[in-house]
Amino acid sequence: MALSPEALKDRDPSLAGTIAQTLQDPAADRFEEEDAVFLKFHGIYQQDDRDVRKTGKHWQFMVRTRQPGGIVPAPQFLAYARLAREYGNGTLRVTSRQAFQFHGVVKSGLARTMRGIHDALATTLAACGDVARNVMAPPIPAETSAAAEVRADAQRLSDALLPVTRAWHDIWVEGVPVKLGEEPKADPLYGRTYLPRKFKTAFAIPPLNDTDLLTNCLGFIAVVENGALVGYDLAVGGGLGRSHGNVATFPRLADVLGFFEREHLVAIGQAVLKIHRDWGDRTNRKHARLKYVLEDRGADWFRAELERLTGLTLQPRRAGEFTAGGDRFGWHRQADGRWYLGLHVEAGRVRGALLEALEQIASELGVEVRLTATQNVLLVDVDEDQRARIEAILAARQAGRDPLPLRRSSMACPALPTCGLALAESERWLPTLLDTLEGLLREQGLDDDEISVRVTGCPNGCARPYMAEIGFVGKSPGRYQLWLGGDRRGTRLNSVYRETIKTEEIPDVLRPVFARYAQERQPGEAFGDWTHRVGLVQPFTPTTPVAAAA
Ligand code: SRM
Ligand code: SF4
Repeated sequence: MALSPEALKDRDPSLAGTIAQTLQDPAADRFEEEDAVFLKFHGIYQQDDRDVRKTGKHWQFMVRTRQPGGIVPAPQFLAYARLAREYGNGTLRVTSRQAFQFHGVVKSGLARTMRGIHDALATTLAACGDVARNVMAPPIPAETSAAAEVRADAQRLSDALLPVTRAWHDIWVEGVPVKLGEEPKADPLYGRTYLPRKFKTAFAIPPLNDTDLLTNCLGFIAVVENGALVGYDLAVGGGLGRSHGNVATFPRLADVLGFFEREHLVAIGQAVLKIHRDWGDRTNRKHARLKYVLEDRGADWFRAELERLTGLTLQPRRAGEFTAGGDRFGWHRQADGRWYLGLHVEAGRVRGALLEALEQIASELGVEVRLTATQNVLLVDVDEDQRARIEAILAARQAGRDPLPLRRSSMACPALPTCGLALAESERWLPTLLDTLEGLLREQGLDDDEISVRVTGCPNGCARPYMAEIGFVGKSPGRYQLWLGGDRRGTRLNSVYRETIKTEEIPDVLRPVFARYAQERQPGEAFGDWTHRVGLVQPFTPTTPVAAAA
């Protein structure tokens, strides 16, 4: 029997396992189960194509990059596009955490994909695993210099939270097994057994919550005064993952604990990570996220522990409120006079005409790509005289068209056929679902309504369905749990409206809801806000058992 992740980390804190040896074995099309655990820390998931399971397991790999703040310089984008074609399934998947994923890489192409990512000056180290994941930050080139400072802070913190193991470099760049004698026995920050579970970090600049900050373990809400970034309000203990039928697991929004000055960013970030490291539940991976430390011990305990570890005192909250979330589409002028363009990407899947157009734009004009937390892309720092060329390139390929409001604020996780945990379709079902919902909204004259719709193939919550105004959470093929009532500011969890709904029942269930909304809504009232005002759903709290809410 394979060892538990805790035992494996303890046995081999280098995280190397026998990956290098298996890599050199041309007869092996996959890695042993234990190495598959270590591979996650290298940003790699061992998967099999679930569409063809009847004919056996066809092993393939998902590779996830680390892109703090979603920044992808043009040469890096071009390298990724080439790698996706040569070794992957020809697509690049923008993730809900501003990173890229390659899907469908087979073992013989894995080393070359990884080497290519390294040569593009990027890494996949700690993109997955029980460590601090990709650090999110607002991708929009905003009106003040504070936005650039926040992005620089995100990069600085991301570097400070990286594990130091040489295994990634030795295996994927040098192509050698780890020199065990030289490897430290324990990571200076993480210790020997890393974290009990994944750890997620985001930054946001109010009033825009474009990173869904409160769903993160660690959040930094920028405090900008007179155009200058002075510090952050600290948010801790957000997280969404849950399991069907297990009321001890639930989505939870972060607690905002108070303000600290910018110079203490790394000390605070590392201290929060250490609290997770030392107090997270290592006996039960379903209870191991930082959110349960907050839930079980409370925000006051957490604040005291943080202040003890850092010697700092958190001050009263200073950040402004969040009043909006999501992305901006189309052309917008930057503070420096240049432009950025927001492009919708359906379910984050960059492929075909859009991939080709972005490649041409990156190679001809050197324009930087930014990934958003809602699976879209921005082209930033565009000069006035480049705009027409970009429009021509997109038009020639019929790519980058602005879709209807409902479509552009939708999200879906990959689910089938790649995700081993999927219970139902998600990304592949999204277009059909949106057609249905658009039809229902049209019946009520609500075509122009921007209602956020998010779908996942299981309750883990990868496309953050529990924050959506309408969330579908997969239960089994063709059956979903229906959640209603999130807001567009990312400050309210939604609640279960139907415990199970078959796809063909959606019109009958949602038609009367949309009809009521069309009749009863107040001017400018968003769908999610309306569901709460009229009592269609009750507020979700972490202690409300999900099953009882339906
Ligand atoms: Fe996720 C596991 C995809 C964001 C909660 N997630 C997985 C795996 C790796 C399945 C697995 O463990 O075998 C999925 C790979 C599918 C595939 O084929 O690509 C997967 N998660 C994704 C992505 C690609 C979804 C997307 O639509 O973009 C996102 C990658 C982000 C990144 O770049 O790092 C992704 N996952 C999220 C989010 C949203 C977020 O972080 O903002 C969540 C909910 C927030 C949270 O963490 O609480 C999320 N993923 C999970 C969980 C449940 C964790 C929990 O606490 O219970 C799992 C399962 C697990 O860890 O055991 C999971
Ligand atoms: Fe897979 Fe579930 Fe995450 Fe979707 S939500 S990618 S089905 S783990």
